[in-house]
Amino acid sequence: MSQIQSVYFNHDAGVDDLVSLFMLLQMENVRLTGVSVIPADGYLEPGADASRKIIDRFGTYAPETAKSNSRGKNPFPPAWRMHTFYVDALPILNESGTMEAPLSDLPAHRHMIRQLLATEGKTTLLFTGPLTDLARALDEAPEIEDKIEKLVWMGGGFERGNVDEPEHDGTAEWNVFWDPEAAHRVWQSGIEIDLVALESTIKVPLDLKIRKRWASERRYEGVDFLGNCYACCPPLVHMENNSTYYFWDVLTTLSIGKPELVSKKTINCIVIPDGPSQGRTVEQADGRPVNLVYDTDPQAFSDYMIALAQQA
Ligand code: AGV
Ligand code: CA
Repeated sequence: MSQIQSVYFNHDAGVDDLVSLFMLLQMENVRLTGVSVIPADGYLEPGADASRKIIDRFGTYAPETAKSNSRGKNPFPPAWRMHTFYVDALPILNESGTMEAPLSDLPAHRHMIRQLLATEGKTTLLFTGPLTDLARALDEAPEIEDKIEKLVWMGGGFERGNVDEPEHDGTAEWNVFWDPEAAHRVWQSGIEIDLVALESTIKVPLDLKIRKRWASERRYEGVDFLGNCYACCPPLVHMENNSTYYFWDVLTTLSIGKPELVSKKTINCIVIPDGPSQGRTVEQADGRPVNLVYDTDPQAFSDYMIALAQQA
């Protein structure tokens, strides 16, 4: 059994963000020191509520949840953001009718600073949305850098992007595009970065095979929860950018609980902060090093995901 790692989780309230929180709470080798919600690919109030309800229902301990007051440059499509409301409304999260898990009155970036400084040793940061809160935290309290083990981030894309927006050339991934300057700021820091980019998740699409497996094992409450969460995401395979869902955030999250799930290599890259390619990540010899996830085993991935859900 590997050692217990302290993890601080900042997410943006999408389906796979909330499923990631559920997964983290089941990992025996992870201790969550805090959760924060940024209203990027989701909405803030239902995002914080759903997080607290997931902690109540599926956690054996209760980390604090904090709301972000950060705003991005390029808003996500409202149709995607609506997913937060669907998850928050699931009966399994509302059976008790209460919300017991603590809510912090600090904004997310300050909450993260406080938790990093208050936690013994170093903390792994897991970000499954934009990096705005981390960029702000680094500006306000540069001393936190010494308390960060590494940043594990779902963001970027080197072969293609997933943004279809006017005045943009389509080369960026959404988590970078929402706030390109924040990613650019974090790139200037000395923090070690594990990067799960669009290419990293190509082998783990949300396909019918895994949906069937969840359905066949729905006698497990946690597996049923996975199936219900992802029922928000319609399986329309011919509209790649608008609907094909990958396990972007979940792969990122599971790589913390089980590092051997992924293969990583060091590349040097930059983030383009403005203009028509804003948010694009580009491999470049004089860029900063990141550990890019370039491969995973889809079978081992789905087995681990289901094993965690079964034990919930
Ligand atoms: O770009 C991937 C990021 C991940 O953090 N998000 C979804 C994941 O939470 C944005 C996104 C890209 N395509 C999407 C997205 C889609 N079709 N629906 C919802 N969100
Ligand atoms: Ca996300």
